[in-house]
Amino acid sequence: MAPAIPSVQWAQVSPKLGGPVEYKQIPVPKPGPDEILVNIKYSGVCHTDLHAMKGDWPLPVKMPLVGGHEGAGIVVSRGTLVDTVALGDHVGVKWLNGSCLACDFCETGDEPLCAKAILSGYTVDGTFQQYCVAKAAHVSPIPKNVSLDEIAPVLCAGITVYKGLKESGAKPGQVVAIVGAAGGLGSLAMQYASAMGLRVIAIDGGDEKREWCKQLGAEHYVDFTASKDLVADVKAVSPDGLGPHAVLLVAVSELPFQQAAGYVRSRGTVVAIGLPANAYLRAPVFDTVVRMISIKGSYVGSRHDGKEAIDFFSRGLIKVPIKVVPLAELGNVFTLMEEGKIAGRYVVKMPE
Ligand code: 8ID
Ligand code: ZN
Ligand code: ZN
Repeated sequence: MAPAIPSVQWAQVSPKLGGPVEYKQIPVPKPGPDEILVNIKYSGVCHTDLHAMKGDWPLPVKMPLVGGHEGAGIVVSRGTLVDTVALGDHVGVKWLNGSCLACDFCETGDEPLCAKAILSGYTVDGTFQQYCVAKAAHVSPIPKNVSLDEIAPVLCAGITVYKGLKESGAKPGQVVAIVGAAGGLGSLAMQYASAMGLRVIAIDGGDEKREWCKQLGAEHYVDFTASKDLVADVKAVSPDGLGPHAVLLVAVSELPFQQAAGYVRSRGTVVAIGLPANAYLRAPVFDTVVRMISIKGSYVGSRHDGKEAIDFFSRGLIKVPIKVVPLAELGNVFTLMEEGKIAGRYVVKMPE
């Protein structure tokens, strides 16, 4: 028999913009007709959760807020209209909690662009709680042989970088520079890139992160804290000196967004993914034109991208060590993240 669903649960709540988060008991929410209730076991901690708590972006955020959008867990109840997900199924709750399913974007597999999208841990409560509500149509199925702690970071970071690599148009054998490579998204990006047959130049700061990037498959590492001419240094390590075919920007500072057009190869593509507050992209018009550079944004992924990204993981192609801590310690993770001290991803474990 399925365990009874309690009426209260442990959660991390941001009471107001700016934080800090409070670890406390709150009521267990009830799913609507097209929703399910997921007993979250693990949730990854994305830098987006920190942006949400701080109110960094020009997009209103719910307060008080239960953040989190890399939630892996088990379905424990479902609304009257739900027949695509069964009790006991393992599912992932992602940033895109729901969308209208009827607009042009939803119809064409671009549901993150839906004007009616609702966002886990941002416009609706997310996965830093033991029981989370999600739209049944949008949760990602997780095969039962996949461990719920290791898959958690794939649910945002993995899907997002996998989508970004596809958007870059880079082909097997070509070179991609990953900027912010040692972070949560960057670490997964190095692994997805390798699995997709791409060669990786990692860009991040410090020797600890150098080691980390080398272990995760980077052929070259450029230390932005030590480089005197980043553009020249990145070109110098690209195989023929002409620069990487694609650049994935997953850093959380503005400067790299203003440097990338300088070292991307002619005909290459710069993909902006990181979302530093109040930042602008910059590129000289002349070079962009005569070197035929493409500059584009990439935002999470569709349900289908999610399935593909999880499939790469289930086949054993993606191995990024995670650091697991109890949900109660989320505040410490945010502090380390703010200080840029995290290599890879922290995952919070829900209390039993
Ligand atoms: O759909 C999307 N576009 C999407 C999805 C998920 C996350 C966007 N994001 C955004 C987050 O909101 C955040 O702004 O991607 C960004 C990266 O998230 P993350 O990977 O979770 O952050 P992190 O783990 O803190 O890693 C950031 C890394 O950037 C490095 C840091 O050292 C760190 O390793 N970095 C910085 I800050 N400045 C750098 C620089 N100038 C840099 N690396 C290279 N050059
Ligand atoms: Zn995220
Ligand atoms: Zn829609």
